[in-house]
Amino acid sequence: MVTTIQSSLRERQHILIRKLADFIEEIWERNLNLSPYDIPEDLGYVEGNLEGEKLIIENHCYQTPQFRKLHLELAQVGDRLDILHCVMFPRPNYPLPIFGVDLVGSQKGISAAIVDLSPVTQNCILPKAYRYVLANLLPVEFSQPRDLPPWGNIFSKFCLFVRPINAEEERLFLYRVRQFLTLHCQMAIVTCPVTSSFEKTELLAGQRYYCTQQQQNDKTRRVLAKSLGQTWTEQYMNTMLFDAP
Ligand code: 18B
Repeated sequence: MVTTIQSSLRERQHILIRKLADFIEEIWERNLNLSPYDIPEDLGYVEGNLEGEKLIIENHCYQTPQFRKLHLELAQVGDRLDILHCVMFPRPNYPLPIFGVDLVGSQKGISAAIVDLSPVTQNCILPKAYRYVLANLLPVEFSQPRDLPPWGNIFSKFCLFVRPINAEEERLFLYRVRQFLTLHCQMAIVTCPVTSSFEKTELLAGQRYYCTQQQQNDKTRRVLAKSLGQTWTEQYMNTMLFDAP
């Protein structure tokens, strides 16, 4: 029953969101050793319509030896807003950045498309192997780059944040996400865990800071709170979207 509802949400969403969701799962399945992840009770599929407009959320989560949580979330607000949210949280003993992507779109088009591999070490730079590959990707040009908000100091210099204006730019964005995600999965499976408690503490602090900053996104908060209330939203942002270990 729930499966039927879940697959129909994706089918009703903006084509870019549907394509992105499909290939994120495909790349995860192809490259990583996925196990089930226990989604907190009642949060797999959520519906709310406090102020009249219905919000539907579906969550897909996995874990792997390298990642404590792979989170893909699809959401729809009435028939006006489609959202894809995806974050890959490494286990705190793996010196890996955090992959994150957010797509916000409507019938008028995608207003926000952002993807990054965000560093979590104290020096705020990505591991050398990542920097090498990312710096050598063919440059992509978008006609409407967007400015990051102040809390966006967590993102790397390779972060891409744009409003794609046509199908070609949407395709380019997808292509970039595919490159980031493939690189990340390939790096993850050859990365060794750290052993010193000093390094683990640093990685943990980095993940906590990432979550603290993301929790300041009032645009996300507003959309959720309108349909599901403020208390529920705070709890959801702290436990499901950006839970620090
Ligand atoms: N986000 N986004 O994930 N957010 O979750 N998102 C918006 O056109 C939701 C992440 C990011 O300009 C907007 O302005 C909801 C991750 C940035 O101040 C809306 C959910 C990243 C901005 C939403 C969700 C991330 C942004 C406004 C839960 C990055 C710009 C759209 C399903 C890796 C913020 C617009 C600004 C914007 C909503 C980034 C409506 C509800 C993982 C930087």
